[in-house]
Amino acid sequence: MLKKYKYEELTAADLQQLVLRNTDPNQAIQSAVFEIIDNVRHNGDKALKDFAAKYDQVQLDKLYLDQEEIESLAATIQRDQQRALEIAFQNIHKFHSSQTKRERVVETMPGVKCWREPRPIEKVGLYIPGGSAVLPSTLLMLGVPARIAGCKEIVVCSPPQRDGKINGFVAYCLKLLKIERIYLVGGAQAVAAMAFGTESIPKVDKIFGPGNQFVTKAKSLVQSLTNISIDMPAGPSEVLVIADETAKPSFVAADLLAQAEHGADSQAVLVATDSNIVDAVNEELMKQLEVLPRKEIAAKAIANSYAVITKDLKSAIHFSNLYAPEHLIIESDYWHMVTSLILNAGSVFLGHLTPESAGDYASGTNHTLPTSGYARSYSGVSVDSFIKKITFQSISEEGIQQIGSTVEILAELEGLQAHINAVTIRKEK
Ligand code: HSO
Ligand code: ZN
Repeated sequence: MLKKYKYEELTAADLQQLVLRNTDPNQAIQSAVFEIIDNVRHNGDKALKDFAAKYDQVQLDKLYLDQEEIESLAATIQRDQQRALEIAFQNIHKFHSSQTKRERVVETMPGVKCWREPRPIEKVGLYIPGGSAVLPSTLLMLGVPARIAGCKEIVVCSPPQRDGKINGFVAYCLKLLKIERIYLVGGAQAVAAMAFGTESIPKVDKIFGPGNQFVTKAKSLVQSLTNISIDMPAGPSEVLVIADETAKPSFVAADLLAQAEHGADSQAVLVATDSNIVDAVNEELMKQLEVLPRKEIAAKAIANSYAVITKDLKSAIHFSNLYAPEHLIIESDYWHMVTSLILNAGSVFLGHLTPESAGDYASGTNHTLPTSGYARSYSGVSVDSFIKKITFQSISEEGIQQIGSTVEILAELEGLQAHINAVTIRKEK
């Protein structure tokens, strides 16, 4: 059962408290993760093998699988499963390919030309979670844009199964992406390995991928300890569903549960324009939850969630902007009247027939998205995440005459004589 709050009755402080999530109040996670990072940094492969024994219950002689092993694992999955992964791959590829538009050369003054060119980040590290659920879809979501961007080296880490291998679906995705090796490392230790490099695992320039609070904390920490960067803090998954009187309670409940089954720390928030809608959804929630294989996990997440009642759709969006959800679903006939009001969200699903599950797997959009309120300032993963844009400029004889005195005056007011000289010497030539 989702507990109810009335938006109009909440103070600003209540609201701040309500939208707060995944804090690490006494820094327990941070200190545990710091220890792991330190161990990997100093003991390399040995630390990784010890962690595999401790957390994945497997003794590893080597920390990776190569092409032949990947091929044979990929061959174990059924034809319809291969087909589904191929269709997802194609849709993700189609959507992300549209993100590579070239920019124009701009002549800011006659003879002064400026432009930007993209270059791939050379070495990227992709983290594929494998805790309570293995997520091959995440490999497609990260691997496809990395390939489109043209990254030279793609390092993939995922925790090993008890048999020291990986799941056949992950193997099949590796094949689709033409990635010939996978490293058998999970958790914060995988992030540390890719950040510092070990005997087996190459150091990368940027680390991508969702994970639990440990993985997310590790990404933030290595970013501050080294010169590498990360995609974004993508922690426990969350959804906010807006429902009005046109919504179908069974659809709304199904969407909330699709989120809740990810993990006990997931959050599924309902924002409804009437209290009766919440009651109807709660009733459906109980019914649908009962028969879910992952009902223990989902029930915990639902207990960690809530419903907010607003007077209309517009106020519902205002609350959503405050929450800044990773996923926003608007189950209303009138969604097109409010989309322009959405300010903060990772990915938005519109209407009654657009479940988040479609975007999680196969519609084409990316499912690696900012959580915990980071949608206020971050975008989800895209081809842009795998490139840098370098600016270029070229000035002609006419250009240096055009821009010269402006630069000289500005350099003078900053008291930088050598800057002035670098222009004057050219103007006078
Ligand atoms: N909802 C997750 C992605 C996912 N769902 C993978 C199923 N598999 C974070 O956007
Ligand atoms: Zn999902």
